[in-house]
Amino acid sequence: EFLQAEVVFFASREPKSITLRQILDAKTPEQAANLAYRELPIRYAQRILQIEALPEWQASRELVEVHRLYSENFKDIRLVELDVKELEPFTEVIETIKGRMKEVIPMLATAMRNLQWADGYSEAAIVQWLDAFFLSRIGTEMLTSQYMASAKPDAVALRRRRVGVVDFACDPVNICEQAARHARKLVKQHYDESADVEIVVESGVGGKSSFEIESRIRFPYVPNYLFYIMVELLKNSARATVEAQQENPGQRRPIVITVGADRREVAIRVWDQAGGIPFHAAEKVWSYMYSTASKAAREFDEQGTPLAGYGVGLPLSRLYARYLGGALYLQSMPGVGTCAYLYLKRLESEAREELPERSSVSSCSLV
Ligand code: W6P
Repeated sequence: EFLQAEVVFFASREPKSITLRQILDAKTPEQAANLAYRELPIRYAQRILQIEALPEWQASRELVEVHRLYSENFKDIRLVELDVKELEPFTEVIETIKGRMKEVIPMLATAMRNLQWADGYSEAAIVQWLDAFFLSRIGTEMLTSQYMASAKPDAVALRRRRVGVVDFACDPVNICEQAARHARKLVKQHYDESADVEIVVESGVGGKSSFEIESRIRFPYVPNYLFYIMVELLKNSARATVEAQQENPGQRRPIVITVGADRREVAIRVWDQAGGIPFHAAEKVWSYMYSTASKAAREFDEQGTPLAGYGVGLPLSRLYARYLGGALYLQSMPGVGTCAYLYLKRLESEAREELPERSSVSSCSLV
């Protein structure tokens, strides 16, 4: 019918990767609306086809539901008239879309977990499929958030330094300190009040150019992403550290966060001394189906205590890093500890959206 033909047509077009500079420049509701109106139908259409490319997707309740949500998004945005003099109808559509998208990530994670157990799909293929889908989800969320922020500036958005969800003078050391406080609170909640981890935040300012001896590192970025990534890394390091401390008390095991930067990059290293990740488990860290936590911690977590950090936390963190051109790596030192390296682009002209590979729309072999 009409809708399916439109979906196929829009899915065949190229989404445009936007830079942080373009996101910051789209300050007026008219500009943000134009960006969203051009990009969203293409991106939703490609996700619809990405689901349809899965054999037997209709047998999964969650996949059918996500397919329906994306189809409604597509239809709503195609049917609304974009009139820059009267944006209220467009605003309503974007608001509806934002409400619809809330459960997409847990639903897809569940769907793929079931698929894997049921049909023996390869884990690497599933990680790829979900990475593509969620990366796109981060981008469309950015577009709708920036539009809403420009259309309905609230108290937070009006605060200085902010354009929508972007802080153009984001202070990474400050965010690391906030994340460290939050992680220590989670440890006390999850274990008990006596459990504690030491977390040190240091920033490297030892360079020779004027850029590198500045007193505080600042760069345009989405503070929410950075906080999410740091809390996720620290949850993992902290849990492993507490467990190592319980096994072998008396040994000091501080977690050290180091923030460094030059003109073009910001880098953050999180170093724990909790014994490392066994080599055979290294790839599982990036899977959406496994936990690095013990079974007991996991069961505890399923009741709503947010320490175990298993499931989508680490793979999503890597996607947030990649979304604007960055990267996240983990290196284990067996028997000693684990080092996480986060790299972020510092220049708004170089911080460019990474988009899912085109093949994600058509490839259907998951084995
Ligand atoms: C560990 C296991 C882990 C996962 C992710 C990040 C840090 C760490 N440390 O021992």
